[in-house]
Amino acid sequence: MTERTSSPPAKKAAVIAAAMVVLVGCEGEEPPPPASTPEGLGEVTIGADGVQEVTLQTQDDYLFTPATFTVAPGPVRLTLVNVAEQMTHNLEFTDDELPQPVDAGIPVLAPGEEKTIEFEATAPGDYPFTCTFHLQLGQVGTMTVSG
Ligand SMILES: [Cu+2]
Repeated sequence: MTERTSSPPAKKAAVIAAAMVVLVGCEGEEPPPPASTPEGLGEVTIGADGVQEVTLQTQDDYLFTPATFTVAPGPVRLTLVNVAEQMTHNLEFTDDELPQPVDAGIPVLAPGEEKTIEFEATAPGDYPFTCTFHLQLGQVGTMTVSG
């Protein structure tokens, strides 16, 4: 009694061909780095609910980007994005210099965080704001409400 094992015919060619499907041509698929600069900084747009919106940025320095912007009288939705890797910032309106009180602020914004506040600004004029952590280093800005 003789046993014999024989290999089945190799199907290597097909296997290799399948493994060699090459994935190319996928352009623009690199995700942006986290906390990248938002689009349209300082540009005032109108949200779906009719509220005007604006985005500012802070980073590893003592600046608001941009430091000034202008809105129409009415409700404002302000977003601050902190793209810094190291620095914590905040945004507080300078109470005693405002045409009217603003009942909103961002007390703390850690690196990589963003926060949005909403408030009403109907009185025309300049509304100074600061990062209270870096006020001595000149981190100030101004929101203007047009007349
Ligand atoms: Cu700051």
